[in-house]
Amino acid sequence: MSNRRRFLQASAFALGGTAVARAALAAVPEAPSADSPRTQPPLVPPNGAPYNPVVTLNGWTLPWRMNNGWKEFHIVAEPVVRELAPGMKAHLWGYNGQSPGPTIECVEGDKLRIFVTNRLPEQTSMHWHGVILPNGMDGVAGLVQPHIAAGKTFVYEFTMRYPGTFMYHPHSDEMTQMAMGMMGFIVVHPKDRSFMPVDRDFVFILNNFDIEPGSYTPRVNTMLDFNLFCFNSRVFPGIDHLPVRLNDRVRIRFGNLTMTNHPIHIHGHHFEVTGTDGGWIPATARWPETSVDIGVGQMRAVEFVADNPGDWAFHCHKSHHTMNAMGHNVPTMIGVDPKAGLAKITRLIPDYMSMGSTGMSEMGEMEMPLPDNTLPMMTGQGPFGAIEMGGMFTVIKVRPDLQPGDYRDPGWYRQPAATVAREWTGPLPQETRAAPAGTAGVELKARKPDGHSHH
Ligand SMILES: [Cu+2]
Repeated sequence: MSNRRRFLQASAFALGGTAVARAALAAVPEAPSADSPRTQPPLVPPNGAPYNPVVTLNGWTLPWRMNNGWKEFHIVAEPVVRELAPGMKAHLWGYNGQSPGPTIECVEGDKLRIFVTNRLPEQTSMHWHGVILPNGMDGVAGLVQPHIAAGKTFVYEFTMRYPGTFMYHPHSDEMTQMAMGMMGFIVVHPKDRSFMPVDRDFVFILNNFDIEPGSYTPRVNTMLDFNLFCFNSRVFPGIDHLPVRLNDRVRIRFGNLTMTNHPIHIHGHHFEVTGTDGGWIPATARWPETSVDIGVGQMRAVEFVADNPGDWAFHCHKSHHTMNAMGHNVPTMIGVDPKAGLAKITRLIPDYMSMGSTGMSEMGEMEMPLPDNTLPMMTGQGPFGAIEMGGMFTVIKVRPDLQPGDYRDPGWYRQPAATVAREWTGPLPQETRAAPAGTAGVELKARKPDGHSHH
């Protein structure tokens, strides 16, 4: 079945009609599933209190059914295949066909009944990160509830007391289950629709994997040395772009379930941090930023007015997080003349050709032989050449001619004439500095350990 049809069917399930009438007879609602890693259109709420839905980057929102005043969702924990970017698929664990699982959207005051079915080969549980709820609904297996054994279904019931930005993830064999991709987003919309309204509201989770190039399954005992840094289990150039209309007020919410912090940086705009997983920040307590460092387990909502047309990079500022899987034992060859002693170098360092002698940019252009099922470290083509990125990188596309609610990719920005950096072809001032050629040699010599070093 096509992704589109499956999604429409899932939506119809929430919309009403015979499918719902049948499902309503069942004690447990159907569990819709998605098989596409592409961003799905926002799910306009078919019932319950109205709200302005979010858009999950490379994801979707889980449909629900109403049952005597309860909003009922059905989440299925199961093995999934996730395309990280075209050319690489990962064998992960996730929810309802994807990793991350679908976004749960509801409204402040909603009564939620969430069925969690475990189709994994091991026990699990579900924790509702940041949600204020009764102790026995908190999902910490062993502490406040028994584990959900393989094949079993548990039900969680609680009222969403506060609006905000939250997550769900297992609290059972966490290191394995999170390393395998088990997580999802929760958005609780305010009951009062005039509270902090925005025109576009994007959400995604920062997650990471350690997948050896050429293999499919993440290592689950990795502590820090992950090699794929993702927005919602996608890496550049697989991460969809964020199309926004000129002068839209835009909110982007993200949660960090990697094992390190990420300074998320925007180009062309200033944003304010307006929310955390603890709630909304009063306007008087905000300050302008262009980067927000988001710690492990934290969530942030940032907001800005998209008043600057163009294609604006939006990325983690750790440069090794905007790269795809790479080996770490590759030497730096910058400044080394590749013709001098090439044979010697290749003998000592078989990986030599995987690192450029003038920088790494040539890798973005080179046709490198890669193992099956892996991605170039630096890749992606823009209108002016190779973008030389990977990992946590995408583009916010600000356009005057987008319609409200239109999330289709508008293509690359066409800068107005004479507003693009260009090569200078006029005269240059006379070079006054000493020629670097000789100095470099001296420096190299001076650094060479000779047993008579000065301190
Ligand atoms: Cu990062």
